[in-house]
Amino acid sequence: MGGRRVSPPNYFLEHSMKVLGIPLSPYVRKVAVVLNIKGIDYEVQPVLPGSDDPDFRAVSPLGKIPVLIDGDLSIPDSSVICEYLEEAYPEIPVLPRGPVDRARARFLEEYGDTKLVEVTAPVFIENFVNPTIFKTGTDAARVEKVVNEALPPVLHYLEAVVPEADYLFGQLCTADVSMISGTINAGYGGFEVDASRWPKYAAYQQRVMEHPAVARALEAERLTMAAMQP
Ligand SMILES: N[C@@H](CCC(=O)N[C@@H](CS)C(=O)NCC(=O)O)C(=O)O
Repeated sequence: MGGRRVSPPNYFLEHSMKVLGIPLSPYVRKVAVVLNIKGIDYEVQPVLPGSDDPDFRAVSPLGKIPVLIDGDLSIPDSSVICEYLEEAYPEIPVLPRGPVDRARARFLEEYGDTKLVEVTAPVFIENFVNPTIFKTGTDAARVEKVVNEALPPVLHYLEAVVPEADYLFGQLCTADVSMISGTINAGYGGFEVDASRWPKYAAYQQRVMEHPAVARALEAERLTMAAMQP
């Protein structure tokens, strides 16, 4: 079997907390922000989405990033990771109190992680990933269709649910990160939320991005992007 290691995956060799993935992923971002809020030390260990590295596959059965390594424990999936961190390190919470707000927060997190990422991904992929990472062309027609047709109904919904001031539930929660992550990635592809059509959401996005825990994660992304430039 060639050079396949029989020793345990090297991810476990050091006992500090690790996030496997790349900082530009919306899901890695969510985990990084939660770790930042909770004041937990970690390092992001670069693994590309879909990597077939056997050590990575051993801890990520779906081949997706992120995976959290905490001592000899490995946890895939950003939502599962954030729930684990909330339960294991509850001192600074990232979920609101009470079952009603918690249910609402979990749905908004899910909406951001699925619907918002789905409609914004083509802008990020065509305008950023393809030219910067794969050095291929951009399908401008695909981007235009997404921006004109798929994105506006999602932004209308977000405009209706985000608050005028503050965050969704007072203190910054996991859901706040998910509510803006797709548009951050689309922003890397040149998209800007039209503040004349969606003023509440544009202001909310800015506010969340300026929170120190989010700003720290975005700075790591800026450094990652700078390293990708020729
Ligand atoms: N539900 C997962 C989604 C993770 C996900 O889709 N990650 C992408 C990168 S942003 C990935 O690894 N894709 C690789 C693949 O689907 O093969 C989570 O929240 O962690």
